[in-house]
Amino acid sequence: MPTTFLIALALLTSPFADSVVSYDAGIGGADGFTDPAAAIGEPTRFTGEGVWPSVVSQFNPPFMTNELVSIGVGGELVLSFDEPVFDNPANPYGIDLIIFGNTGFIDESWPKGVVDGMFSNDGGQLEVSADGITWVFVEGVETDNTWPTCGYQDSGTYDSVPGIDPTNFVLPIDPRLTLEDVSGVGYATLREYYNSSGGGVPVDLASTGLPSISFVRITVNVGSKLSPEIDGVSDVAPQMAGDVDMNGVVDVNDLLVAVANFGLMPLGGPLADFNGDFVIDVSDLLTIIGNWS
Ligand SMILES: [Ca+2]
Ligand SMILES: [Ca+2]
Ligand SMILES: [Ca+2]
Ligand SMILES: [Ca+2]
Repeated sequence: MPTTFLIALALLTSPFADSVVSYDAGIGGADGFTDPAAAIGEPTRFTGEGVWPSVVSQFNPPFMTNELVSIGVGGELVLSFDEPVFDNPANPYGIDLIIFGNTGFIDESWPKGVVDGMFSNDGGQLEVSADGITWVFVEGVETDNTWPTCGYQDSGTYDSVPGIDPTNFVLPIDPRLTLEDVSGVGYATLREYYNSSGGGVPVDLASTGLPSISFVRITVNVGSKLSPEIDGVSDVAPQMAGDVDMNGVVDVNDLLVAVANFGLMPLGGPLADFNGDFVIDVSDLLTIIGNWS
């Protein structure tokens, strides 16, 4: 396909789940959060309009009934994408799908934003499917968990007006990052770990054996005591080979960043590892040089 056509297609298509296939609220979910369409489209950047307007940050999750859908015990939510989501090694960290919930960090130093554990991390299990008929369980994923959503790169923790610089909802958090890494950490450092990502639960489809999926099913075990809330699901955008700073051009800036970070890739990037070994070395430099714009 000609490049111009592909670019036009990319502009027209949404990277977020497009349709609700089915929804069963289950038992004991959050009151009023029963509109499954709340999980369609872009996750929430700004919440609380008319109540307590505030940016969505790691310390201030979305909380409106039109933003989230709750899944109670025994319930399930099935969403579909218009275009398939690929298990693509060219995606940052090999992550393919991101699930956004309403998890937040407890602020031990309100309103400065210092991480002291989590709240609203309510679990939920994930299955995926290529055809909506045959489902594959995704091991090790809790759908409403780390990492809390952040809507803007230039906002404070609880700003009452939207930021100017939105985060990237199709860039996952570094899957090596743990809750322990951010415990006691302040907002500025947290931002560095997030890079420009908007957070969410990172999912690698590799373990499913499916080359691509078009359907996502989130379920809550009958034995569960928690009800997850879902804000949205996104399809991760692939990284262009050699483009460390992801500005669409491979040039000397990408090379300099890679050289300056030679060795084990720092948590959160820069994204200068192009063969998925989390080490920035000569092979990655060659990828940069070999893809020079
Ligand atoms: Ca993958
Ligand atoms: Ca939403
Ligand atoms: Ca670049
Ligand atoms: Ca590498």
